[in-house]
Order: sequence, then C-alpha cells, then structure tokens
Amino acid sequence: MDDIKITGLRARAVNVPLQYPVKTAVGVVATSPLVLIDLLTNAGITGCAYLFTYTPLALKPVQQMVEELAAVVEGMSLAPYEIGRVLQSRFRLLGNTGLVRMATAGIDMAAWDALAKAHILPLVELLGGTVRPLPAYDSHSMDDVELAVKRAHDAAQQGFTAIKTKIGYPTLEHDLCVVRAIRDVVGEGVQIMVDYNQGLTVPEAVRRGRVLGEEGVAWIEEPTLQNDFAGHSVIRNAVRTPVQMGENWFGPDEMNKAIAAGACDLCMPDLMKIGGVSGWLQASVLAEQHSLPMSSHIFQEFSAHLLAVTPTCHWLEKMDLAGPVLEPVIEFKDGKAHFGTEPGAGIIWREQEIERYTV
Ligand code: SMN
Ligand code: MG
Repeated sequence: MDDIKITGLRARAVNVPLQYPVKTAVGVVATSPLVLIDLLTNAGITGCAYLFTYTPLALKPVQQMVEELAAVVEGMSLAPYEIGRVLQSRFRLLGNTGLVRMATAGIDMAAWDALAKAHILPLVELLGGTVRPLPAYDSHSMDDVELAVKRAHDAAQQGFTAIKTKIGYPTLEHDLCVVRAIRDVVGEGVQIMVDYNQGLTVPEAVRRGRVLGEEGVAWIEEPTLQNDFAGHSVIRNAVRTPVQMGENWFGPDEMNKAIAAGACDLCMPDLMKIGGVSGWLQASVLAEQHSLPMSSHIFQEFSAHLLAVTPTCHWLEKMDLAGPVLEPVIEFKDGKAHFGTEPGAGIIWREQEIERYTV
C-alpha cells in the first residue's frame, strides 16, 4: 500500500445531552462535552475519534491542545507507532499526562481508525483479532432507589446479565437500600457491580466493603482516591469483594504502579487516559502478565474492538456518552455487544447533530 501521509487534523467541540446525567459520589456529569477529531490523509481516508472531557471547563482547552498538534503530525506517515513516538518526545519535559495525554491519545485513536480503513478492515481485524460478541454490562448512575430499580428492570428486560450502579450515599444503609432494591428486581441471575467514584476514606471503604461483601456484588470500583494505590491495597486486603479500578490511570506507567502496589483485583483502563489504542495494547500486556481481568471504561465503540484482542478480556461498559453525534454501530442484545461490521472503529459522525451541539 502506498505510503499514506497525514494532511490535516480537525478538532470540533460539542456538548451533547445525556439520557441520564452521570451522577457520582463526587459530582455530576450533566452533559457530555466531546472533542471530535478528524485526521485527514492524502489517500482520501479520514480517521475519526472522540475525546470525553468530563466537564465543559476542559472542552475548549482540550480542543485547542489537539489543534496545536496538527503542525506536528501533518506530513507524517500514517503510522501510529511513529506518531506516538514523535508526540511523546515533544512532551518529555512537560509530561505526557492530563490534557496532553488526552490529546495525543485522541490522535492515536484517529490514526488507528484511518489505518484500519486504509486496509478496509474492522480495527479488531487489523489488530489480529476476530469480530465476536462481547460480554457487556449496563452502566447506571447514582440514581437512588426509584430510578435505580427502573433502570435495572429495563436492563434486565433488554437481556443484560450485569449492571453497575454508583453508590457512596451519605450512609452505608442508603447504599445497601439501593443495592438490595436492585437485587430484588433483577434476581440472582444478574451481576451487580458498584462504583464509589473515589468517594470514601480508606477506613470507611473497609467498613462499607465488608458489609457489601455479604450482598454478593461483583466488584467495588474506585472505593477511595484514584491515585491512592496503597489505600486501595489496604481495602483490597480487608474486603472479600474484588476491587476494580483503572479509569483514571494516565498511561500504562500508572497502571504499572497500581499493580506494583497491589491496588486491585480487576482493571478497567480508560481508552483515552491510558493513551489510545497504543496505550491500551500496552496495558493489555500488563493485565495478562499479572492475571488481571480487563474491562473497558466508556468509549464503547473503540473499546469493543480492543477488548476483542485483550487476552484477559472481561466486561465492556455500556455507557453511551456520544450517541447523539454518532451513527449507532453497536447492538446490545442477550447481554452482549455486537459490533465490527465496518472498516475502522465504527466512528461515523452525524453531521447535522454535530452542528446542533457545537460549542
Ligand atoms: C464514570 C464517571 C464519570 C463519567 C463517566 C463514567 C464512571 C464509570 O466512573 O466507571 O462509568
Ligand atoms: Mg467508574
């Protein structure tokens, strides 16, 4: 195949509505601020990816960070490994973390999407895997009892065999009330995961985790501050339920430190923060070497392709943060994610909707 060159990079900022706000123990994500990336090439192929910035406060800064990198990548070959090395070298002094890691990850994702399209392959096949349905759980919020029960009922009706709810209410009794109400409506055949979003102190997480252990929850996610690996290790050694974390690891190096600290039983890197497709692949090797089941965190479109080539593939998280601006490419049924019918990672913009939500 001729040497494909990058000819342009475009970043658009949108803020899209969410069917359900993402309520967490440490704050609410009321809308979905996204940076939409197009990587243009001289082969007429465009690589597409999006970044999620959590808060509108970071939306324009991340967009500009991506735009600043256009001058760096234009003229380069469409080779994600080379692109990554050049970008990392530019940020050795500043540090490839935070908004920098997000922006470079977005370019990595778009480059891999373009490369797969150039080979007319779904990304999973470019990476050497095969398209197959993946176990998926429906990810809910800190919805309180009534909405938690409604969403759990709907998810079970749709065939999900696992759901996640966010807890960290003011009291343990409130946490239990929500978990038990969900259990009552889904029965013993559906797994329930809980996510504290860093909301507890270590002693409180131990106290609540020990009690939750009696409720048969499948995992306790980020019980304390995400960068307190020692704290997570204390909790992990004190409670029976598996401890889950990873969505806040900026790069495989942070994953390495968490593993070395014995912080978790399970892992769930975030495609953007871990460093895009390239970062995910490095993370999947670490997970295999340490026998850590590896799940995804949001970014469901790309994550499906990557989980399919992840040796310790665990769960795909269904949380649709970009639906309004994307053509639907994943079908969830019988508790699985069915994906991968088109070249690339399946990011297909809905241009009219993008215009509607552009910031
Ligand atoms: C989460 C938090 C904030 C936005 C999206 C998702 C959450 C999760 O921690 O694990 O889904
Ligand atoms: Mg989480």
